[in-house]
Order: sequence, then C-alpha cells, then structure tokens
Amino acid sequence: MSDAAAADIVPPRGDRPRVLSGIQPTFQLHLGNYLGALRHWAREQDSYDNYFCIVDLHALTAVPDPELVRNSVLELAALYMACGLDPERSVLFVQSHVAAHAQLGWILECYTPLGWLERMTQFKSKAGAGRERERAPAGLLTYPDLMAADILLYDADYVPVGDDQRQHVEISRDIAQRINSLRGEVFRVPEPLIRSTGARVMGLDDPTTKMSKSTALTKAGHAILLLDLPDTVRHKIGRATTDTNPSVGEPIGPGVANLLEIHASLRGTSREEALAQFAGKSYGALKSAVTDAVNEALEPVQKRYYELRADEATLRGILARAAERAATVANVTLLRVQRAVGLR
Ligand code: AQP
Repeated sequence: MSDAAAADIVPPRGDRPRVLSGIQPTFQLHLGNYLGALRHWAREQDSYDNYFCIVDLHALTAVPDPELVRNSVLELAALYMACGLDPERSVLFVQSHVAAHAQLGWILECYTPLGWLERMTQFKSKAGAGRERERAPAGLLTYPDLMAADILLYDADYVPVGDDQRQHVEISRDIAQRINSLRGEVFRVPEPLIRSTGARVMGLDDPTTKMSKSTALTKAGHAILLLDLPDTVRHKIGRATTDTNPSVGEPIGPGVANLLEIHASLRGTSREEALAQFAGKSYGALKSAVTDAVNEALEPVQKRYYELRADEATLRGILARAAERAATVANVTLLRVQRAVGLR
C-alpha cells in the first residue's frame, strides 16, 4: 500500500474519548498498580476507546533476564484480563509488536532538549550518580520519549495513570507541544487522568515511599503482590508500619493513612468515612479489616488469572490480533509525523 493510501485509512475514532496507558512487564504487579491504574481502566472501559499496552521495551531499561521478560509479558496479559480488561472492548497489545513505537521514539528523542530528560525524577533516582550513572543504561534517560511515543501514536485524549506518572505525562505534553509549534499541528496533546482514590499507594514497610515493583523485589514486606496467597497478605499487612499512637486517631501517621486509603479504595468509601469507621480502634482491628478487603478483591482476580495463564495459545492469539489493530492506528500517526519532520 502506498503511503498516501495508508494515511487515508484513518480508523474511525467513534464518539468516545481515547485512552492509552501501559504497565511494564517487570516483576509481579502489586496493589498500587491495581488500585492506581488497572482497576480504573477495567471499570471505565465503556466510557472510553481503550488502548492498553504491555510496555516491554521500557522493561529493558531494567535489563531483566530475557526469559523473565518473555514470561512477564504473558503473565501481564493474563493479569490485565483477570483484572477485568476485556479484549473485545479494549485493545490489549504488546508495545514491541508495533514497530512504530520505537520509530516514533527516535524522532521524539531528536526533538527533546537533553535538559528536559536529565531533570526527570525517575532518571535521577534510577540512574544514580557518579560512576553508577556512567554505567546506567542510556534508555533510562530517553525513556520519556518512548513513553511519549506510546501515547502520541494513538492520538490519546487521556492517559489514565497513578500519581507517580504525572511527570511523564507532563513531559509527553511538552514534547507534543514543542513539535506542534515547530512543525504544525502534528499531535493531539493528551491530558493525564489521575483518580482521587488509590492514586498513590505507599510501601507497607516504608509509607513515605510509593509501593513499587522494583522495591518489592528486594524487600519482601514492601508490597502486596496481586498473586500473593491470603496468608501472605495477612502476614505482610500484619507487619505494616503504623505509628506510635495507642489506636487509630489524630494525628494520623503515613502508615495508618496508607492502610485507611487502601481500605477506603477497596470498599468504595471516602478517606473521611474510613477514618470515622476506625477512629479509636486498635491497629490490629484496622489491619484485619484491610486484610479481608484485600483478600476479597484478589480472590477472583487470582482464580481468573490462573485459568487464563494456563492457555498460552489463546493469550498469544489475543495479543497478535490486538497488535494488528494497534498498528493500523499507530502507522497512520507515524506517517503524519515522518512527513512533518521531512522523512517522507
Ligand atoms: N504505588 C502506586 N500507587 C498507585 N499507582 C501506582 N502505579 C505504580 N505504582 C503505584 C501505577 O501503575 C501503573 C504501572 O506503573 P509501572 O509499570 O511503572 O509500575 P511500578 O510499580 O511503578 O514499577 P517499577 O518498575 O517498580 O517502577 P518504579 O521503580 O519507578 O516505581 C502506572 O499507571 C502507575 O502510575
């Protein structure tokens, strides 16, 4: 097909706004990924035109073992669906299966001032300093351009993410606006979509840092993993940091606030209602209620996950079909950008 013909076949957008988001297939997902991202994506599928990717190219910045990447992609695909994402209503695809992501990523790198990338919090925290930084993979620095490519390729209106990703969506907007101002209206400029509950679940062991997959890998008590057994969940929450008050009450420390937030988020109440419910109660009572809420939420997810994960052929088929659908949209945008920057 000629370029001109490809550019004319713009898949219909429909009336609903489009969302694009993704998760790295690195290590196991945790409760923060579920409450901050996945659960909202699944619940709101009928309100949006949905594109959710498994961002395996991003995972390479952590340089995991190849077998781990391969396995984690299928694990994540099964978890997406186990958490309620429906491949009929959402395009669930693997980032590296659509070559346009890497192609647009390079173009964006060439249009992004180095200072913007060097200022990113994630780069500074993950690349370290001095000799450690010299050895860090260059992909840690250019990561935001690839993420901007993920979003901009689909002309996404919104990017539903947890609060930790706010800076990445902001830089994607900045990159899009910079190119639009230099080369005409090339990109739709997306907005972050950050929900008020569950947007920043904190580590159980250290409630001043966000729950994260990479920390969970080295600290067993840090995160509740979506595939944790009920007893493991009970044990981890039982050991979660609270504070020195004799019972739940003002002033609320960060550990107790985190447990109340998890409870409120899972039970569909407000923070104020959760505080009123547990005020004056022991930390043991709060932890027991949080454990029950977590285990009730995870039980159906785990059951469905193991059924889906057992059928690898079906998973691969879903991902292959979704990559074709995603590529149809992405290639049209890529061609538009290539023309705007003088490559065609
Ligand atoms: N603690 C969290 N609370 C709420 N939302 C969160 N998300 C991540 N952590 C929390 C959201 O989950 C989606 C996927 O993010 P990710 O793949 O970057 O997951 P991660 O746990 O942040 O992974 P890493 O590899 O461990 O990253 P670092 O080390 O940077 O924390 C996103 O929507 C994210 O907002």
